[in-house]
Amino acid sequence: MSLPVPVVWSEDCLRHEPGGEVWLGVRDEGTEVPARALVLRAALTAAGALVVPAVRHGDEILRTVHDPELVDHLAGVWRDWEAAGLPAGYGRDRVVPYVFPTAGMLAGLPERSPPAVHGRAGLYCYDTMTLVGPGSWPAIRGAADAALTAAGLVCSGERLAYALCRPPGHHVTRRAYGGSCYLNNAAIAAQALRAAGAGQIVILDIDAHHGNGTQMIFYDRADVWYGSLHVDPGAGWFPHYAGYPEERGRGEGEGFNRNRPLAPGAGDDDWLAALSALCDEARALEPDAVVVSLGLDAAATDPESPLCVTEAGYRTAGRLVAALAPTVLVQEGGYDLASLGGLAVAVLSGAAEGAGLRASS
Ligand code: SP5
Ligand code: ZN
Repeated sequence: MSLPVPVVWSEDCLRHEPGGEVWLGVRDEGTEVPARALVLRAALTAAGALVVPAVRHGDEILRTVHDPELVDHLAGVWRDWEAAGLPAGYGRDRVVPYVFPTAGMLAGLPERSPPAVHGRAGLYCYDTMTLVGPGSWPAIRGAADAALTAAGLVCSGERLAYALCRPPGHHVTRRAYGGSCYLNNAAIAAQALRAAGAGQIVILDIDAHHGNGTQMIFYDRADVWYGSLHVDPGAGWFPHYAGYPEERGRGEGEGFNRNRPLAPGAGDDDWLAALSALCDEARALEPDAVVVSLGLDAAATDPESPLCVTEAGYRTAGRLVAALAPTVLVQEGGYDLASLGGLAVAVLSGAAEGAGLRASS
């Protein structure tokens, strides 16, 4: 039995070692660890999926989706941090900002780019949970290349492709990173599909958290519709400031954004009913391609969210989303190492079924 979905992967994705996350002022052991990718790859290979190496792409799509200044910042911030002597002289072994130029702080002053890297760090980052170390940039770049390669496969006729991206991406806005994410891999895949000629794109985000970054990247656009299923930020969950139902898009993008927050504790029935409604709305747009922000953290076993979805729920979700159109699945969150593999196999098996692909024997 073999899972008929190409798994696009870059070894560089293992080089990002966040070294923990600073949550409420204390550095905890991190949840977004390299072992996540190893567990996913092992389970998918054991299920018979073919691993396809990510191909290095140019910067054009990255610099369209993101402010080029964010891309340059991520590419250079560790070098600057080290050159400033922060690891050796101060024991600061990862980039963590401590001042954030919020709208309230600036109160109309122009936003500067401070010369000191420890000041500048807060200009492009909105939380303390998303650390940068020596191997972060090659991994971030590898994840973006995996997303671009998977989008390329779908453009050249594959019905389905899965990008095993790590670090994840859906919390990254045009100009700011956070939420364990650095570049927005799903937005990059969507933009690549557009550049290759797809007219209408649908992004379905089934990570347990709202993909505030993806939402805002496409908030003013009608060519990329964004729909998300997530734990209600109003009930106290990350990203706290976005993911509410009244966020419907703006200008030309008005009506092209849909949030379906769920109460903590929601299980398969509520989750799949909401997903089904999202899919109905997506289907009506007759999309040329679908991008799935595939978080596995809605699972009951996950330590980072209060949603209670089962493996069977994820299988059904895969079937629903992949039936819509040619589909690029992009890995987002999912933190329980013991159940991650089974969840990934379930959702991709469902997707293969939904896409009408047969498992080869
Ligand atoms: C891609 C993705 O799933 N990002 C999730 C980011 C949300 N993280 C918020 C974590 C809140 C604190 N978690 C407590 C564990 C402390 N180590
Ligand atoms: Zn998540």
